[in-house]
Amino acid sequence: RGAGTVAAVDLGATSGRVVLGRVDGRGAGTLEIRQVARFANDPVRLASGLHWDLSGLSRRVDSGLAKALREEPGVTSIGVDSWAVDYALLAGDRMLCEPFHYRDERSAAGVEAVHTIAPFAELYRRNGLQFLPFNTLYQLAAERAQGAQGDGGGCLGLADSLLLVPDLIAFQLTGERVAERTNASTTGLLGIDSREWDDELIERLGLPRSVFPRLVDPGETIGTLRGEVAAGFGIGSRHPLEVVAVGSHDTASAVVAVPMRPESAAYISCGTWGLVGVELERPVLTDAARAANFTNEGGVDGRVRFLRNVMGLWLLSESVRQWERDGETVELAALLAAAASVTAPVTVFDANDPRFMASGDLPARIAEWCREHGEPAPGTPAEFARSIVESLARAFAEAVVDAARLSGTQVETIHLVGGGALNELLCQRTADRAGLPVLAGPVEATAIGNVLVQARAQGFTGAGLESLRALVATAFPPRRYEPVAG
Ligand code: LFR
Repeated sequence: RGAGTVAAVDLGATSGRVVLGRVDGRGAGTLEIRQVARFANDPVRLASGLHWDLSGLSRRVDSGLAKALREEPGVTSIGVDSWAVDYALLAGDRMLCEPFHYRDERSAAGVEAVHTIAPFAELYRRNGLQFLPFNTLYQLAAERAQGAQGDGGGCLGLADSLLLVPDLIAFQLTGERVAERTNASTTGLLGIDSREWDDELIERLGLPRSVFPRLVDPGETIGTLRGEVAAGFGIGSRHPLEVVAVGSHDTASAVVAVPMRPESAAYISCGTWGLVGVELERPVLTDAARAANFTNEGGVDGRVRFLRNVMGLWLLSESVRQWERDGETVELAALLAAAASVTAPVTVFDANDPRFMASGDLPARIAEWCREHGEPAPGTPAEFARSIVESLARAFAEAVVDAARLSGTQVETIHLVGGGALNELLCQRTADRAGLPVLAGPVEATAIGNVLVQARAQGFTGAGLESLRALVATAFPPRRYEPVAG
């Protein structure tokens, strides 16, 4: 064991950050993190659809890392995580198009195309994934269909490699092309048993097998910083800095930093999405799990993230964006305080209704849902916020019950990590609706999980996830919310 400092790049769908993490695994152990850069991640609408501004993001990552290395020249490695499923296509070293955003509507056509070739029940047996219309395989099928029509979606035909977002950043830093396994598990093209690319499925879908790079596991070294990148960071002559694979799917990193006992706990990783489930040793591929739309994503150390995607704080942030477009100024803390003091009952809607997935006027869509179901629609922003929080809390509680039932886990506590842990009303109402205590925090679970997997690879900590989680529990004692009846 030892001590040292690593840098974590954590890109969320709403914002990105570069964080320094200092880990001392000796004795009782300590863990400290410090954010050195934070930047917005604003999607861009182009003629071809909704995209990420990946070029802009990678510039911000570079300047964040340069700052981190100026402030802490002793950094021993860098790790990168981001949201899942989205990818860049490259010809040689060149990115062919700005990557599509998973909320772009094109994937609907891809779903049909894929299910004609491989029905969902077969896919579930092969890849273990819940149905999400934007999973990479559907996006690729849509891309392939567009390319065949020659309407600008033809990047796939020109590409010689496909890199998921964190792997793209790692490539820009090191020149190495890899696919980190936890994130690759969200493509739908990784075998649930083999944990290798599903060559047969790739071929049946008419996708070019050669674009998929070699798989690596969290903890493996991806490569060292390219000379010109190191020079740009002002560390030219120093010992070559390593880029280490972490759980590059942000949810995989977040789950590492949940200070839980997996045999008796559920987790909610609550940011833009609410990922609700349990950690297992083996996948659950039953008809019941498929019908309940539970996913078996790859976790760090070969664990399984058995969970359901629940619409998360997106419902709130996209509503706030709409009110701002309408000329209102909305301050989140004040809005939540006002929501907490709403006393009249509000409508609890189905947070997972697919109509809430695309960007746009969410308050209008919530009101439309209420009208269709003969329920009163909220009126003021405070009532909307209360209705959103109640609806999320109910969807979270239901997913916890389902995860426990489907996996046979005796859930005694719910850990809620990510930005949602700051939302006291959401934590309390989740506890109330689940009838279980909610342990909230850490807020920066994703960056912490990224830091810890690097620290372990550098030999600073013990080997098991348990020892990593013990460090989290000491450094970031969770806040406890007891359920209140009613
Ligand atoms: C959370 C997340 C979810 C994934 C969604 C889209 O940030 O990574 O796990 O389903 O974003 O990639």
